[in-house]
Amino acid sequence: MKQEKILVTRPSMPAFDEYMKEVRDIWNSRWLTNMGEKHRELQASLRKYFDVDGVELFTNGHMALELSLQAMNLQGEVITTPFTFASTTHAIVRNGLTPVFCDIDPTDFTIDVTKLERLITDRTTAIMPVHVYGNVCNVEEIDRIAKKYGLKVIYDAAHAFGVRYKNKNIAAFGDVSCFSFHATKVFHTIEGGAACFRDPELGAELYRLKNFGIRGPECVDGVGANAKMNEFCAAMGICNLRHIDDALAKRKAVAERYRENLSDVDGLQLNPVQKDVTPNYAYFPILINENRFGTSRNEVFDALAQAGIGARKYFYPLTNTFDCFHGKFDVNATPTALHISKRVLTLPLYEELALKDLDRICKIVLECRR
Ligand code: T4K
Repeated sequence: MKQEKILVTRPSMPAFDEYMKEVRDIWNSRWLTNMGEKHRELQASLRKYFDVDGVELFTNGHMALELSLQAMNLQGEVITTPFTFASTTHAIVRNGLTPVFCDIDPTDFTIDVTKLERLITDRTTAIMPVHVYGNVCNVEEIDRIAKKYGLKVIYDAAHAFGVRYKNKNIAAFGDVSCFSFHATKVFHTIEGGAACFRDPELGAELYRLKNFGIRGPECVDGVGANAKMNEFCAAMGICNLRHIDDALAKRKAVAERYRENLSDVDGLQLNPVQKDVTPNYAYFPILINENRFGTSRNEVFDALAQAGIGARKYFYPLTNTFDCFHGKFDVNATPTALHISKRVLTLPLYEELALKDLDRICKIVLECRR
């Protein structure tokens, strides 16, 4: 019997009728975009969920990042990590800023705070750390360093929806925390994103920049973009937010089964269980140490692909090696990130992943052992 393909993720969907009920309102109102009722409702619900002073919604997580940097009117250098999706680095470069790459921690893959301070120069204006896979950065140390040098902190929290640290929502850290609500994320609005902030002036600037820089009917005093979330996307968010606790619980069960199957295997390193963190089980990355496992990451990737299983090399290649940067950055400045990017494989994880399929995935991985 032909097995169905299993991809790295599969979007969560509300019941069709539940979404249609929201769509019906949009149909009747003929208000489709430009901060309509659904937009306002989702914004208010998320402000509560994140427990932050301000939330601005965007077309996607990337525009939340890019416009947050623009709103802060930064110059010079921004310290970040290369073990991330293209978006993080591109948001910096597209603002005319220079990314300075800091290495990552070998256990949780977030910015290595022991290597951060030495990268600060008189041109440094901000730090953009990534809560990669939903793993929490060392927020206390980052805060200490940022305060000491007067730097802004913009968290790329694209993966971290629902994560809590010391019982506080992760959105509360930094000057801004930017989330992705892409279809592949724990919580999604089809495409979408949000920036969470405390400073109301920054919020006003974000609002203006996502709406072309328009301040009033006859005043355009900023060069903004068009990054408004439309009503259909906001409606999807309203539905998905109702079911977020259930979604997280289902993901937890899937992640726990992976742990049962793959813990204590020589040559496999799993994503860490972090102290004081309530995780969101966004991704299930494994690190494959070829010397001990006997097989390389690429061979395991191929074996899974042959069985119709779409694991992904999140995140390979490193952003500081991208062709578009023409060798501008020295990849040897981030040796741990380089090492990990060559060994990491992200296994399928989504709410409805059947445990029998998950067991089959693990069996294929374990059969690769030599
Ligand atoms: N910062 C970080 C750290 C990020 O990871 C991201 C995005 C961003 C910023 C920017 O946020 P957004 O602007 O995207 O909101 C995917 C996502 O498109 C991207 O949002 C995400 N990170 C990245 C890690 O993953 P791809 O190129 O891997 O997408 P794709 O099309 O290969 O989809 C992955 C899998 O999902 C496919 O195997 C099939 C499945 N899928 C995908 C879509 C779109 C579905 O089943 N249904 C779908 O509708 O980037």
